[in-house]
Amino acid sequence: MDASPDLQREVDRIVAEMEERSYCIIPSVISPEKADEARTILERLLEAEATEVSRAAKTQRVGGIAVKHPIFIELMAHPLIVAIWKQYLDNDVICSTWTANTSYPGFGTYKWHPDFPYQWLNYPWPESRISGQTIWLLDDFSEENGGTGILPGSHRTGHRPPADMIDKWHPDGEILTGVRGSVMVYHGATWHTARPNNSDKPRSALLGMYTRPCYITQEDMLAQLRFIANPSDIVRQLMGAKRFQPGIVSNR
Ligand SMILES: O=C(O)CCC(=O)C(=O)O
Ligand SMILES: [Fe+2]
Repeated sequence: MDASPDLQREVDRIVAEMEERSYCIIPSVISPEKADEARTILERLLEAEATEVSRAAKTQRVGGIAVKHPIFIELMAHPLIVAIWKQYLDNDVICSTWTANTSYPGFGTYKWHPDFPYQWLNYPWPESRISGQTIWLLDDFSEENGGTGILPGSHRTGHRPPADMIDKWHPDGEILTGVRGSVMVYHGATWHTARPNNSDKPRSALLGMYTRPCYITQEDMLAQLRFIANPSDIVRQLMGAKRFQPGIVSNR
């Protein structure tokens, strides 16, 4: 990694905490004003894309955000976040999925789960690092509005959460709280759960999964790259332009 000594020290600290506790909260990666700017842009997309289903579910996902506004490309390729995943995964890291998730007042929960691609992996899960998730807080997260629930150390279990725990709160669970503009990073195998929004306002986050380029991505990022004018080198890398593309071995 080509980083200044200060950035390198910060990245080492974050990676060590993630390795030990599954996750790390990094306060105020961007200012509240910048988070407000991103949330205001997201609010326009939420309004334009809302459906009967999203209204009834009280949760709404906005996909393809990289092509919907440049601010989302900027955050996907934020230097600190890229440095963390380069260190944690490898320099050839790519982005697997980059979406927004909003829970509205009255939203319930999701069950405890690991993120993609762990639900597809045979047991025991490989110990090598496959993926890492990034949650950008676009609102202040609290226990009341449904800060994400996380089970520290769960990335070391090597398996999915057992069926008898997935819809109950775990006594060792911790709740992601923080001011907007903060970011939580976690090992992709970490057990976590979306929590009820008992406040009277929506709660929005951006979710960016990063992975090694030898794994299939959750979304087709390369298809989205085609719609981005003048992408930087790191944006091209993150969106898969440099990854190995399978071909046919010629018989020569
Ligand atoms: O929004 C959250 O709190 C978590 C969402 C989540 O876990 C997911 O979308 O996989
Ligand atoms: Fe998740």
